[in-house]
Amino acid sequence: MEARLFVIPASHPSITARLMLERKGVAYRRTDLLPAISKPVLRLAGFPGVTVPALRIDGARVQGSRPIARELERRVPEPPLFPADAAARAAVEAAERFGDEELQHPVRQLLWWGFRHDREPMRSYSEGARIGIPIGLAMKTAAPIVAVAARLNEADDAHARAAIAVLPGLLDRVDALIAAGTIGGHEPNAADFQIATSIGLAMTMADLRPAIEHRPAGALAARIVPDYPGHTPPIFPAAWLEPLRGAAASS
Ligand SMILES: N[C@@H](CCC(=O)N[C@@H](CS)C(=O)NCC(=O)O)C(=O)O
Repeated sequence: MEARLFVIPASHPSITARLMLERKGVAYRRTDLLPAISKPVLRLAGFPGVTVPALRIDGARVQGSRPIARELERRVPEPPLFPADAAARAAVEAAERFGDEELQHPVRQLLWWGFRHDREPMRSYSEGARIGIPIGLAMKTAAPIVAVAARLNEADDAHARAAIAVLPGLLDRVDALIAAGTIGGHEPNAADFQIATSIGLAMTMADLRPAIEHRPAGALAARIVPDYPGHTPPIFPAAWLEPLRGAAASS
């Protein structure tokens, strides 16, 4: 099997795809892309869309963390990413959809809001990446990339503040999925890989970590993605973090 995965370093759905390839034992080569510049590169590589993760596998092109999960399951059934039982599979698919459609984006917006205000932490998210130019040089020239990515992701003050405000509710839902046994079991499934990476990325942000790390959601991320790259020191205004105080206390 010949596989190449296109990623943006530290992108949470990219790490989801990496973990699933590794779980399936599929050897793959990785192409690291810079945000924003990734879009034309993916088009040139023949992908229909402009987001990572994007997987070329034996000539086929599959884009998006959820389609990649299904393609891997089809080609390499063991170990399974989805339960065989229909009801259990539906629950895992619903959890996976929640992770993709509701959890991923607020975390992404918070990261880009942080980079907009201080680009220095970006370097820690790119450790080990091979982007074709030295990381130091990439960081010096990153301002336009950050500006474009922040705009595309609507990482402005209003959205970032709203993203923090919804975080406690999202964490409650992750904890409930763990309590129900949909995720967090002995054998990780597609929803574990989908959800744990968003939680892992959120925990790289010093302002968010205390509200997460002691919860079941935090323990899940620590188990599934223990070495999530990157660190953002405290950066959000204190008033924005008010909703998280309850989240930390209720855990
Ligand atoms: N929900 C999609 C999200 C894909 C996505 O938005 N990926 C981001 C990186 S996390 C991306 O490619 N952004 C393009 C850019 O930053 O230029 C999935 O799970 O595959």
